[in-house]
Amino acid sequence: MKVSVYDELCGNAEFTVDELKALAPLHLSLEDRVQGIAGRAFDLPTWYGAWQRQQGADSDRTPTHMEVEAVDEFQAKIPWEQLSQAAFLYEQNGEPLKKGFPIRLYVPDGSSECLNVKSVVKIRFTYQVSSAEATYGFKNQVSIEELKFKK
Ligand SMILES: Nc1nc2c(c(=O)[nH]1)N[C@H]1C(S)=C(S)[C@@H](COP(=O)(O)O)O[C@H]1N2
Ligand SMILES: [Mo]
Repeated sequence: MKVSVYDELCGNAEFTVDELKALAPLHLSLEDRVQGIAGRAFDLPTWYGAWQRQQGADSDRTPTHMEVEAVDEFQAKIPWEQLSQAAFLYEQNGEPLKKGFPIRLYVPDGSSECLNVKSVVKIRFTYQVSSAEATYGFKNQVSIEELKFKK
């Protein structure tokens, strides 16, 4: 399964989990950042820096948000300030993830545990003027009222 990564200024790329891992400068035991969650993870901010260097991008540029989307269309949009300790879990007990494959985001400094998105397959780095707060939920959510209305 491929993970697609998009940067508003640098464009698109597709990665396998092995390719994501190979680019990551900092690997860690997730327990060091998230109590009670064992497994191997790579640090997000330094991964982003490595990808930008590979693209020949301006090194001191930082996004305002990261948006992730999962296999089940669950998605989250997270301000960069909440991502300093963020990591992608890729392995537990020496094996690919059973829950959250291919990779799972953890945001230890995030405003909600709901931001720990499982089965991430799309990652977007955006640069926005307004500093929107963290949001999460399913794509194309339709309320009961709208369903009644559409019928
Ligand atoms: N792909 C995906 N990730 C998800 C969700 C989801 O529905 N789909 N739920 C989120 C919410 S609302 C919470 S509270 C946590 C729950 O994590 P857990 O299953 O490890 O307890 O996962 C988050 N990650
Ligand atoms: Mo949640």
